[in-house]
Amino acid sequence: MRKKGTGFGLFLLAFLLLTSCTGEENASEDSVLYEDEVVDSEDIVVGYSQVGSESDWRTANTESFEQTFTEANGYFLLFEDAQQKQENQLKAIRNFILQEVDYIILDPIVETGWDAVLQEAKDAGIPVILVDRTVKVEDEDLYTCWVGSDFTREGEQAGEWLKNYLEQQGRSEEEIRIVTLQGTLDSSSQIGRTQGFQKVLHTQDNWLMLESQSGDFTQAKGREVMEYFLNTYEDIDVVIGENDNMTFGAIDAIKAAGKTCGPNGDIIILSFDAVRAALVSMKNGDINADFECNPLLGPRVAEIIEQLEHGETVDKIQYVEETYFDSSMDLKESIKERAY
Ligand code: GZL
Ligand code: ZN
Repeated sequence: MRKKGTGFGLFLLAFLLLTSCTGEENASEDSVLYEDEVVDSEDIVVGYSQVGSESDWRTANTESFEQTFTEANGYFLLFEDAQQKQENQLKAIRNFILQEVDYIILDPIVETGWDAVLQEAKDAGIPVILVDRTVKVEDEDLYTCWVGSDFTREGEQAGEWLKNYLEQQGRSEEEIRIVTLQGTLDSSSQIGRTQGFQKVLHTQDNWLMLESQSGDFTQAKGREVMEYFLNTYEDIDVVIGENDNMTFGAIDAIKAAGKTCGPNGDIIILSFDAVRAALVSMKNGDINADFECNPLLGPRVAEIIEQLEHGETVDKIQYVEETYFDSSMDLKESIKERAY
């Protein structure tokens, strides 16, 4: 907390008076109460506004921050799960500003609608670090930096993989009928993956994108949308799932319809995230290829805060390393050592 602002300072004073008369033994003069937890006054207080808990990827991402921003590491983490609603993130950020946190970390569910609240954080002198998804704002100075994945690259990689795969299968002349389960519309991951894949789609005149619909990155919605696709289109050759949980839902729907998928099935399945459960599904023959999106961003953000604490400038845009997996690979090792 080390903020010497009035709001928090008063809070500190009130707390000390309170504890001195009640003689609470565990508060010393350099500790303060934060949401009824005693916080060491030297701790760096971080407010993290998380999208929600919609997917395996999201769970791993949350765990990465909870395991990094611990008291033992010199932090106090205020964590808010927005249940996939932007208004909850706006409320959380304003709450962090009121509490005079030292840093705000934001994973913005969608790219737009952040200018006002980020200006309030800037006016309060609180640096904002964007993680995973990003924002579209008038003034890029409204946030210190962004760290995450190159979603467009992920989408392009999926397109290139499919092109090579179809060539190997001798299907480069055949009409290829594709459907896409998109992520949360206007989220950077959805925009990037869709645009990246489209770059390759537009070079293949025998590929036909029948329809794209959002499954909001959840398994339930992914299944629903896939059922609609199966009822609407006689012959589907490829399903693009913009995250693994929607892909799991799509696979359930495909099997329920009496069809098969994966390298030995009727329908080719491409997915994103490459969480452990998806690699197991690939090993079981249901997924052809999966393009990794690394959720373990906690340590990267701690490094950035460390640099900022020492007055260093940090790169505005910081990509994380990622790879991909496909059914031709030996997945045993990857599944065993997978951190998420
Ligand atoms: C991607 C992240 C997406 C994941 C989904 O970085 O924003 O959100 O791909 C998650 O699993 O819901
Ligand atoms: Zn401490």
